[in-house]
Amino acid sequence: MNKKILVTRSSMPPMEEYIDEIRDIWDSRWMTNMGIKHQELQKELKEYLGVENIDLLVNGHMSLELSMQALNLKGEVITTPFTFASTTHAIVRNGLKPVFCDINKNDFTIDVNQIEDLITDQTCAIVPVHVYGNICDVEAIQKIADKYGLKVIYDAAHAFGVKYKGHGIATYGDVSCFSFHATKVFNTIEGGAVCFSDKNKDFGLNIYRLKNFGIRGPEVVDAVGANAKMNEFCAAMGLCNLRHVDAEIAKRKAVAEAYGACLEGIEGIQLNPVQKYVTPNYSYFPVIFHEKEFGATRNEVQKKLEEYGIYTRKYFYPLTNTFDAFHGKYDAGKTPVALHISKRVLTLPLYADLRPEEAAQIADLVIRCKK
Ligand code: T4K
Repeated sequence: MNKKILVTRSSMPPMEEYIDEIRDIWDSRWMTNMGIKHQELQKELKEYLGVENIDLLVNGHMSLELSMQALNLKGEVITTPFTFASTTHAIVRNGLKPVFCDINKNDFTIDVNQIEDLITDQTCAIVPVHVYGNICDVEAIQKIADKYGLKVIYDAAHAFGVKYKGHGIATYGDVSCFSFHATKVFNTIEGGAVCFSDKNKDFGLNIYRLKNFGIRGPEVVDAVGANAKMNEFCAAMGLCNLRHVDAEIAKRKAVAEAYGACLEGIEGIQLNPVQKYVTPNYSYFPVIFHEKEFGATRNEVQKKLEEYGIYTRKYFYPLTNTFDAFHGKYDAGKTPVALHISKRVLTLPLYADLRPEEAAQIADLVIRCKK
């Protein structure tokens, strides 16, 4: 292949559409602090995602971090290490202790059968990750949370638009946090959203003031907040991208199907599962290379593809519980499945503008690595 293909490529609206959308910002001179675009996007996303409440933030990370602060969590939080740095960092930066639960080997989400064993009298919440847009066992998690009085905050960074049994995925748990980063299925350049149910009194008010320095009113600052507001240019990008997102997801589906048609059934290759009752968003295309059966390791496949200008990523390696930042505080041996998968996973390029023929060519190169 003679062009460079990266793991993803941002979706962008036609330039004229964006220029039209931002034109009135020059009239109003209102560029941030919950302006008209922010309010419009919030309203449209509320409807698109089918949620009770939503607040827009500067990125997915601050959505997680401030949600935990808004719930006033203290103590231990059960989560998984097979994720982006953000999930674990949000917990630690809140002064909370992450307790790592293993993942299940089929869809890489939290292994619900192991959660109860990790609960102590210090546990305050579960932070599961809908990794790659794969949906956690939301029903089992809610049962456990109800039994022990725990909050559930989903890291839904990858799960924009995903539905379970016809319901928007952010209708489960206490809170769900989306990322609208440039690399995501739906982007606002940088951005994020906190979706929440009505069951936690004052949560909405708390998140709104925490994203604006803790300011409650002109003369009242009653929380130590951050600055995490989505600005008007980002919201305008969101308004444009939202008009195209269904078409973009359909294109991603065609790419994922092209990969699937070539790679399904190849010995030593494990593909992302099709989950029951789930309407997916095709956000990532992870492949697990079981080297004994495949004959080549994940690293060998990655290197070979690079020779052809194809840049894959090891999402998510290393596990967050092995990060240097934690100086050996956690034991990845306690999450053996996550460790096993993280050493074998490679996410192949997937984005709306990748042509299915290109995906088939990439898959062909992958197959040629087999020994
Ligand atoms: N929770 C989870 C589970 C997450 O995966 C993430 C973010 C978060 C929370 C936090 O959400 P945010 O605070 O980020 O909203 C990327 C993204 O930066 C990050 O948002 C994402 N997860 C993570 C999985 O991927 P990197 O370090 O791999 O990004 P980078 O710059 O290497 O870009 C990857 C590829 O994307 C490039 O090779 C080309 C393409 N790209 C990148 C940029 C920046 C574009 O096409 N356009 C662009 O503007 O982290």
